[in-house]
Amino acid sequence: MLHRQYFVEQAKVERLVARKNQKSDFYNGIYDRYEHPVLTREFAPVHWRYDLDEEANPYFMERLGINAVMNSGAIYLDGKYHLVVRVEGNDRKSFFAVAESESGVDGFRFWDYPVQLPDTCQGETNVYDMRLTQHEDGWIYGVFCSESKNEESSDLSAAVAQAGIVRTKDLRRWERLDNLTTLRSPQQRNVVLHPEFVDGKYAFYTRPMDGFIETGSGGGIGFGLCRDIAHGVIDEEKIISQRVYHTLTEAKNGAGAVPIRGKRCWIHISHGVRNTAAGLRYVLYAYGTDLEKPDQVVAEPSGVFLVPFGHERVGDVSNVVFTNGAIARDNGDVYIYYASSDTRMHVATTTIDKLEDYLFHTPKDPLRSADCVKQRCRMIERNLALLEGFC
Ligand code: M1P
Repeated sequence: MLHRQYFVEQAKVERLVARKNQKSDFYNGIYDRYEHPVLTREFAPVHWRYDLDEEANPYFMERLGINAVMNSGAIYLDGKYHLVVRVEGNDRKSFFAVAESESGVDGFRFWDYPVQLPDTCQGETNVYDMRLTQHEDGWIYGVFCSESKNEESSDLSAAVAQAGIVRTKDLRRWERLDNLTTLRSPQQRNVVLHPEFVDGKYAFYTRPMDGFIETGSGGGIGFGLCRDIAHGVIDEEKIISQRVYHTLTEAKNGAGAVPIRGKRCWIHISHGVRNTAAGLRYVLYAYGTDLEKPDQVVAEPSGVFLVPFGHERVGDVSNVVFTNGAIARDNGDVYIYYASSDTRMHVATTTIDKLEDYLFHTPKDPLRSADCVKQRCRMIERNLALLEGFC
């Protein structure tokens, strides 16, 4: 016999999965936002959280709760939108789980079991934020943060972040490869594999860091090549998207979704972090790199691309939006999956044409108030002349 509360809880999950998601009335011409998140912790299957055996669990208590679902890799596979979600248990440990949907904006349902990665990395305590790359070599790679305790430090919370690598063909069977070694950077997080070979090698976007939280001397988002992905070693990391004083990347930045091949450039949607009296604020920004030489920036629009709005601003780590997955369909439609406040997942939809228009026609940041106001006044002047012609 199943406890009657099981059916109540299961019905709640089914209602969420069946809920239609409409575009919200938000407008900026760049992308559409949606009324509801695409995934929250309430979407987690009841059988992940409760022991359904009435004898073992007479009060039908939640035994292994889920705290958050966030930071998901994304891929379109076998006619469906798949997210490899970072699921955080009540025990603070994250794991990966696949959720799939027919529409990409609603109806996401978790598979029965979470992903069970090969446990080959001694000391690894936590795994999170997988980027999924459909590589031209035929494999789907997952690059994620592999976190271990820093045994060399007397500080209990000191940790070491490395880039773990797995590969699969179907999101079900996963092969673990060596963690990526970056010879000149002691720590790495937010590492992304480029989908194509560059100069015959595997190309990674990196984020050199001196410590676990602070990037320190790491100047921004790096780019490096390696020959053998099974035993990946990167010697040189060239900084391609720099942290800049008094911009949204001042404190740090990091590669986000796997770059999308556009008509004019590779489209990158990354995160930038600045410090405020209320703590760190994470926003998304975008830039474009050359189609032949993806380490060369060709479009760098000013300012934020997407920021936390309304209820998105509040959660476990408030004032954060973060992306590590986007899907570009063959017809040019783009689905950008982003998490808000390390708590839940959302989608924003747009097209490659709109993203490239945004990248190439949004003016660059002049970096000083005086020049920014001049830049704005030039547009106002043109607009007022245009409006005058209408009256
Ligand atoms: O809490 C916000 C984000 O913090 C980290 O990002 P970064 O390495 O750029 O500071 C990540 O741990 C990410 O998971 C998290 O969402």
